Amino acid sequence: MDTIELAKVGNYTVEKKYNLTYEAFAEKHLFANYPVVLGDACKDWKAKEKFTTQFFKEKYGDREVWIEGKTFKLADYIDLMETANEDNPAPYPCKLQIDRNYPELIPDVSPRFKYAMPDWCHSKLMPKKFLGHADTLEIFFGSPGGMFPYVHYDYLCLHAYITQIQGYKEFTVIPPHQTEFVYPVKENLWVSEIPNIYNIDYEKFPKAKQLTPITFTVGPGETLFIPCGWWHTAKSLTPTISIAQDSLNQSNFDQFQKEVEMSLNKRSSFKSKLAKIYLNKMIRLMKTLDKKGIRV
Ligand SMILES: O=C(O)CCC(=O)C(=O)O
Ligand SMILES: [Fe+2]
Repeated sequence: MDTIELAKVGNYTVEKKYNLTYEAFAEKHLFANYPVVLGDACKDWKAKEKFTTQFFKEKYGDREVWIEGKTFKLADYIDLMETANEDNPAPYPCKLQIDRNYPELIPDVSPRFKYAMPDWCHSKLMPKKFLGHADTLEIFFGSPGGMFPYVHYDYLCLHAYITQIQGYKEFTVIPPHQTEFVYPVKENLWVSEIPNIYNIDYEKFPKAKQLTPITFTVGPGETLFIPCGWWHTAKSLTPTISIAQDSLNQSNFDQFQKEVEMSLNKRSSFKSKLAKIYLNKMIRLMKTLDKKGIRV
């Protein structure tokens, strides 16, 4: 295994690793809930060569995308993202939902890499209504300076895997235990109230002085694993194409269950209690099936 240090802040180090075994990933990252950049997770994806701006312009240029309240033709957005610069970035994020709207592209981002397995989001035993509007497989396009609009952790405490197909993106991650210092929005506890993490107004957000954001760059062919509950945001340094995937399994199930119950409880405490009963049974069954190597 080869390891390169990308960033060190206080006691936290983010490393880039190649040839990582699943066992080492599970121990040091998945179950330890610790981020890592996987240098070669997507090595077998066709998307690495196929997903160019040219490809999307030719094949999907007429499709409409909705960004920051405005509609663009994908071809026009791509022109914009390739000519925009840091001082005047193209709106962000420009996202395509692969699962829902571009299922023919799934083979290009397959096989799902071993580090993102098992994934219970798509299990037959997972009621769709628990996942709500969680999008678990997306393509992102961005221009230099294009900044994700808020610091957040992924909806329902899913783990995130973000793979750079083209260009360089700078990520900032913040450990889950610093939640108090990011000022979560009351109605959306996974979103931070701080509008710009790169330039914090400490008079308004004094506790943010205690944050230790960790910033590093992810390049083509590399995948950032952001474990559940880690706050994060991103900024493109060049024109970028990325693939974002989410996952759920034993390692984040407790946190997921809490989030589902909390979200249902807002509408009905009865539904939330039923969900608790169902998910308690589900985790027991999934653990048994996992041990036997059975995927449902
Ligand atoms: O690549 C990015 O802009 C970050 C995307 C992200 O964190 C998300 O969609 O949850
Ligand atoms: Fe995210």
